Amino acid sequence: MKRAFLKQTAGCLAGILTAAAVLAGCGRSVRSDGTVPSPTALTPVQTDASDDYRTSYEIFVYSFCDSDGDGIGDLPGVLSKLDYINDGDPATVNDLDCDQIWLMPVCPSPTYHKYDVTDYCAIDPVYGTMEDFDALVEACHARGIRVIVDLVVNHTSVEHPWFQTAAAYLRELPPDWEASEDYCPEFGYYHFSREAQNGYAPLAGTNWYYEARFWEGMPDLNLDSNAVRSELAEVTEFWLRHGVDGFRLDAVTSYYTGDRNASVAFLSWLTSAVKTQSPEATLVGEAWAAQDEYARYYESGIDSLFDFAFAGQDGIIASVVKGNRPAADFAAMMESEEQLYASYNPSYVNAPFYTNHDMARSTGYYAYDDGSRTKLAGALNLLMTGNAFIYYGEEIGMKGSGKDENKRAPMFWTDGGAGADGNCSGPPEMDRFDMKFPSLAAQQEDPASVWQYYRDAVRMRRSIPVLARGTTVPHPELSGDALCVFERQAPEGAAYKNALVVINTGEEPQDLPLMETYKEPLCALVTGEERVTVQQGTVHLPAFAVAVFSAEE
Ligand SMILES: [Ca+2]
Ligand SMILES: [Ca+2]
Ligand SMILES: [Ca+2]
Repeated sequence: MKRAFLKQTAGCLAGILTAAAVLAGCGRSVRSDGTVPSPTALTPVQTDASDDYRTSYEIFVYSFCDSDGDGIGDLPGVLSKLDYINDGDPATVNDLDCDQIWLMPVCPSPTYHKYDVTDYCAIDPVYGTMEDFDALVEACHARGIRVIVDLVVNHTSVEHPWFQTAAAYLRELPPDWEASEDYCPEFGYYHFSREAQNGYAPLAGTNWYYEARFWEGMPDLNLDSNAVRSELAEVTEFWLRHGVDGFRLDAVTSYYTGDRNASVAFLSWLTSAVKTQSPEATLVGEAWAAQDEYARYYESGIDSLFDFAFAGQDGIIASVVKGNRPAADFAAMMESEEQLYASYNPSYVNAPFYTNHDMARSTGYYAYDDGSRTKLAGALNLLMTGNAFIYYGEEIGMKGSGKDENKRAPMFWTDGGAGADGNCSGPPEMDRFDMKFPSLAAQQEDPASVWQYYRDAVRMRRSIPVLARGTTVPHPELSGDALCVFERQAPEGAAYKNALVVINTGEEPQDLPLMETYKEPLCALVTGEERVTVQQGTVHLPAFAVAVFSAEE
């Protein structure tokens, strides 16, 4: 591992004064005026179907695209926007180019968010039909987009027939009789108790209580029950049969509240059950906890866990971009977590994300920002290893904070309100507020928009394979409060090269000596008009700029 860099004083750069000469002499991708091009000219590497190193897009179907004019997003709406997510043609650049989507719950549910399921093997009629789902999966696969669906197995809806059957049984049970699964199997699907307990809700019309950790409308399943486990195995088999490529697992720390070992053991069972059904299926778990805690869930053998430490308004990405932490921390924290996760599961694939449907949207993190910080933070997420997730609407800097409904506002396709170009009405309880940045349609016409930047950042990630697949080697000696320098080193035997990433997180331009090992600039991302340049052995980084260099053979 070569960690020492040499200033450009030797080799083929010796004595060369201009970048034009560099270009001519060494075949590098700088332009004749020394500017490093945007990633637009790069070509995304088409990933094998089994490749877990993805750029994923989280879709709240309810608020994404309405195809039938009822104001609620639906599956045909998602299908109609696939050309936007990824048109399947690497040559075109008017799409976001994501290669995986995560559909938030699509099963029948009494709530708008659908995290309380009443039937695990059907589509909520407001979203469409099973045929619509099949058509969507088929169209995704034809474009190289994998599909994962939300699997909410900690709890059901209180309206699920399992719970309704158990509740009816208990209501009819004479008060002095023992309740038994022998008479009502569904009684054993949940945790019922005659005692009031922490996390339990009273069952109306009885002296019974049931475990419901989130709210009384979501009774927790008894995950010890073999009957429940066999129901859940049928559920995963059902969706795999319908072509899904994996599952996003909701609320895994709540499987057994307060008992991590039991939750990890159940996660291990679920992972094995799914892998037995489909060895290539991928699982990503939501273990919303401190990093040391969620890291332990990799002991289950699960592929991926959402990387909460970097997300949200107090996460590492936002802290670095706000200047509350040194830029160098970004690389140092990636290196340390890669080692931590690998210590529990050597084949883990990180699942970095920046925001999700439970978090305030990121544009609101930065007061008085002209968009530069919104852009750079998006790039930091996409510079992390593994399977990086973008929450729909972040790529156009949508706003939304406060109550949950505001975080799930309609995708802002175009001006004109609900109904225009698939714009949805949004959750009924959502506040009405104006967006900070223009609609997607307007941003696609503006070369300086947040959207164009995100599109370029995705293209960078997808065109330079080591960025998602390598390991991070920080260079603290070159980094500082507003400068972050790290290598991404390819695994042994990989067919792609190492890369060097330099990031300016501050408002002041920075100059850095060009490194002997990484002389070939691949691309740069800038948030304003000034470009990254390479001249006379120096890399010039404008405010908030990112540049990536390739290792020479
Ligand atoms: Ca609709
Ligand atoms: Ca394309
Ligand atoms: Ca539970």
